[in-house]
Amino acid sequence: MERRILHIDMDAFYAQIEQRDNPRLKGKPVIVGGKSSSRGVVATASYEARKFGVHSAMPVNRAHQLCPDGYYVRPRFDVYRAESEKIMAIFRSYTEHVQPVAFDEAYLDITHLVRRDMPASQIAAFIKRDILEATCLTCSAGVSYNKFLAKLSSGMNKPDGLTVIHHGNVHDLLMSLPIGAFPGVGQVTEEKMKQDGIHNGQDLFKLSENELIKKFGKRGPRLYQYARGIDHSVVKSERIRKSIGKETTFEVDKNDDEEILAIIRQLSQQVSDKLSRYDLSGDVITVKMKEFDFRATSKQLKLPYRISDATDIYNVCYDLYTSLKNPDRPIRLVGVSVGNLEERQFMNMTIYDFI
Ligand code: TTP
Ligand code: MG
Repeated sequence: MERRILHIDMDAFYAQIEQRDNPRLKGKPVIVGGKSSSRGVVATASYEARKFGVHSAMPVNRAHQLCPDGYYVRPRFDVYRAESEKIMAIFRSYTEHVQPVAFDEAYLDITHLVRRDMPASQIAAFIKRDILEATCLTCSAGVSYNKFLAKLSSGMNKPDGLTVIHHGNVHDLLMSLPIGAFPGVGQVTEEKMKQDGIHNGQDLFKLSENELIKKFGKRGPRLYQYARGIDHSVVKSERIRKSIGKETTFEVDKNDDEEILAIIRQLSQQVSDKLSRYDLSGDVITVKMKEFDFRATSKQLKLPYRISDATDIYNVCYDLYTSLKNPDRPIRLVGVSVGNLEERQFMNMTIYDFI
């Protein structure tokens, strides 16, 4: 079944909290950041302040020039953190498949909650309602069939938006999307692309996968997919996986090294595919076997660096297998795993603190 993914992002998060807690600030240009005398930068600006051109990461001095009558407020990180926890708890009351990406932002996989009489957009509306009731804050929700499109849609109708990208509108949307709005296209790449005549999704769409690989290397295949609205990455909930492994049990016991190594190569590829879907890499590689009489053996190597590439995994497994395999004892099962995985730490991250 096609997935249903939500991306929810609070509107002008810190500034909205300040406006909520101080009614004098309602409807006013509010800038959360350091004092103008310090070398602080703007953490965020209310939508009223954004009209003056003020935005996150701008030096506060510059904000003062653009918006001299703005209300400049020192951040209260404890309050923001407490609101964030309430919001994340609401997400988790719907599904365990929650991937926070910042204090005010998360992906939810709600595929299993959707029914004929309960479309994903309705669930998104319920979550927006719950957040508003619990915190008096608005957010914007994006609904689609993958993470890339869900994130894109949540940003389309801020503030208090609820936007759905579906198969009927995805193509037009992507074709007119400025190239800088595609994930992974930072300022440097954006400039390079524009010099190459790639200004929007349509220009990207015209390029073949090979041309994109030639121009942008490893990022080529992803760009090719994004231009087509494809994104297979999964919503990673915080339960950190200890290892990712694949194994095969043979129909007939095997003793031929070449044959077994070919299988190990396939398993390495499968493990690598899964690692990259979760954006993980690990430094403990294990090969395990079960011999014909069910005796289990395994051998592990801890590398000084993390790997996720199929060939890298296979090369380590090759050595492990050769030192582990007893030529006189056929095996009935072989498995490959990569452990001690590293994943982005979501909830423990430090809040943006430029001040
Ligand atoms: P964002 O979601 O990027 O911004 P926002 O919620 O303020 O506004 P929007 O409606 O466009 O989503 O970031 C969330 C909070 O993180 C933001 O309120 C303040 C903080 N932050 C910083 O401190 N510095 C930064 O550079 C950014 C981008 C955010
Ligand atoms: Mg936000």
